[in-house]
Amino acid sequence: MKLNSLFVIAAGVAVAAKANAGDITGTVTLSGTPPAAVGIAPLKDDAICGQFYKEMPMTKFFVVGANKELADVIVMLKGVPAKTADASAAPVVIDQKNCLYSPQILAVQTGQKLLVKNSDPMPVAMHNVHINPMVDANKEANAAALNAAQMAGAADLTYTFPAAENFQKFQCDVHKWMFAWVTVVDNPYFAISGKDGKFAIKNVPAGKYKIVALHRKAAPAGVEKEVEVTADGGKQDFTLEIK
Ligand SMILES: [Cu+2]
Repeated sequence: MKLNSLFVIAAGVAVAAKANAGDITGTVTLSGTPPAAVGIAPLKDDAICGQFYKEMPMTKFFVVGANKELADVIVMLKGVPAKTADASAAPVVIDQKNCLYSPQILAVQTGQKLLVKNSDPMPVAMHNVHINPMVDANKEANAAALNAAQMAGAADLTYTFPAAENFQKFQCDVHKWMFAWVTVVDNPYFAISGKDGKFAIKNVPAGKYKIVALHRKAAPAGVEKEVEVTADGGKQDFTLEIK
């Protein structure tokens, strides 16, 4: 009987929480003409990794749609209480595939696991994941794996970061063209825009917030706006300018 009443109370709390929270949605577009993508010649020319590519692999600094929708923009709330991810939170995954990182732009919550996989077969054999935390706490938390070789078929590497920082560089010391950038957010309210430029920050408690859009090239310092969230959610679009 006791369990039953607890269940009823818990269900009631869940409903109440839902009624006072909503999703923040929006679209990010780019204003201006981005520089053309550049061929990654060292990858194409590499005796082993080059075999993955019939055509020249290109940089993906600006992933822009037909109507200037901009992908890879990290949108996050600012000034909200810091919150570390629960231990049970699903990990963020970055793969090493065809001698490139996929994806190349990621965001992870403080305390959330980031798994690095190596999907490349023999004879690529080895990647060497070299991370570059800019914050001491993030360096110390990953001291054993700042620079970690990962053979084909090896277990995933696991990282967690206790402190917020933007665009930490991941690189491979075997393949000099391999880079990814990891942004650590100290709250759960963030998302990354897709190829359609759209993002959705889920289940934000009702209220007024500062919201920031970051793009590694178009807005590395972030563009800040305000958004109001009600039970129906909130909406905020961004236009990032190339200067
Ligand atoms: Cu590599």
